[in-house]
Amino acid sequence: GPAPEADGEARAWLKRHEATFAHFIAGKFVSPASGKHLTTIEPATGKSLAKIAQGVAADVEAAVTAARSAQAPWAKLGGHGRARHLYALARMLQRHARLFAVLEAIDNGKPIRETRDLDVPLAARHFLYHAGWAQLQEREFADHVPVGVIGQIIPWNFPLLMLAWKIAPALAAGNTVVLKPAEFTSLTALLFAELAAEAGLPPGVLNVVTGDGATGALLIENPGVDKIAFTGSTEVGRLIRQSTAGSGKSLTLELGGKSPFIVFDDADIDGAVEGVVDAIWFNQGQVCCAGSRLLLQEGIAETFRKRLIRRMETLRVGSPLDKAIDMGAVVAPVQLERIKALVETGVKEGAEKYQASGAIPAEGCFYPPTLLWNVHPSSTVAIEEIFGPVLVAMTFRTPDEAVMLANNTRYGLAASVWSETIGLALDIAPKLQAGVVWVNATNLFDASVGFGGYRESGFGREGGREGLFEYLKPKAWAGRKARAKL
Ligand code: TXE
Repeated sequence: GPAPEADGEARAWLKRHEATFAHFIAGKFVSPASGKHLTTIEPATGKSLAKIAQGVAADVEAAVTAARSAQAPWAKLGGHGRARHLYALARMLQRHARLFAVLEAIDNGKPIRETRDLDVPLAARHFLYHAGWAQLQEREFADHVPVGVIGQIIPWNFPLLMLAWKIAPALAAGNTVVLKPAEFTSLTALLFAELAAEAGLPPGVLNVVTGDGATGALLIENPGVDKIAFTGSTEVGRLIRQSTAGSGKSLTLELGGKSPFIVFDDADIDGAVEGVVDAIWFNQGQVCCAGSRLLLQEGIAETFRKRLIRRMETLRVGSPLDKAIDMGAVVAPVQLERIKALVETGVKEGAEKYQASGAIPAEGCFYPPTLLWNVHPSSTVAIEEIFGPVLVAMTFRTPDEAVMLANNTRYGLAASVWSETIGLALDIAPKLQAGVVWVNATNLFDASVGFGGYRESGFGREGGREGLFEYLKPKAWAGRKARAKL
């Protein structure tokens, strides 16, 4: 196979910082007030990788203060002024694409092929798209004002891409940001902040405070924050909703999912099998909109099972820096244990388990592609988000039954429908309670299309016009003519 991607530049960056990181506040690295650090591991080896600062109240306060004093000048720059900076951030990502791709693969465990071809280019695309919006300020949102200082908390499954989804619209609209990356994967956010400052982003416009959930909670409670944007677990989303109630802070939440992947008897089976591979084994299944519930019409269920298992056998699990692998490591031992426990529960509850027989590395957080067959719709694995490379499958007879099964969830992020009868697909799609429905496709994203959930998958959208307006407040102006002194 091809040689592994060279990781020299990323390792050199880590070494330059002695693998110990401070917060990034007001344009520079600032040592944590507590002096305390958390150790992060490299998922593919299980060995320690870096130390990140554990943010305490004083760090959060310093970052919010920096964001506050930067906000008025940033808004005053105007749409064209801010667009210049957003274009510069996109170019910065493109120029350092390799470094970002390798560092993300090392820190998160995801395949270099994905970071190189998806995470980094899509992040750059997000800045380009929002630079366009900033330039339209006078035309399109002159009757709106920025929300102010935004606290953003992001998860570990797409560390750099979620950073882009969060900060690009916020900055385009004239806000400033305090970002709290996930404790497992803070490195690309720190690299981004460092290089953004070098690219001329004014100090205080983007601040990064690292730490665990306790640091996130401090950001949420800080009275200087005007809005919270969160992506993560439904449980923490619920806590945030409670703790911001009555505070005057606005809130958007992008939470979990258990998205249905529905295949009808007349579907292109090989196409749908490839779709499943993308839906559940992309990013080791750690995707909020992963097609994690396979609903098969009875007539093709057996054929589909056989072809899917044959395809699973060809998936290669290995080092994230190996360009030939299909799946890397899951993010952390705690997530690996969670996945294992849920699969055991699934088997106890009566599912048949299939796992690819290919070797997986002995060290590190690896888990094989897994199919749980004959899963009962009310069993734990059919209901709970597994957030790993585990697909659960069940069958249905009629289109109505497919819709009922698909909607039998507290979530509503995405859905995928496979049929060669366009009339059937178009009849089903509107009945599915999900923020996005893909037809004969899965995992299609674009910066210009708002992404977000229904029901317990959260509210608010990221991307598109609707995503931009999450970061703006309408402002009506009215008055009488001033009496001029003649
Ligand atoms: O998520 P958390 P975890 C789901 C997925 C996964 C499970 C657990 O099912 O298996 O959640 O993952 C910060 N106040 N998703 O525990 O805790 C935290 O530091 C403020 C789905 O890692 O929600 C991190 O930055 N912030 C999901 C971020 O929240 C808090 C992506 C997400 O971590 C906090 C991630 C608190 N009280 C997990 N507690 C998706 N929808 O994409 C934690 N955080």
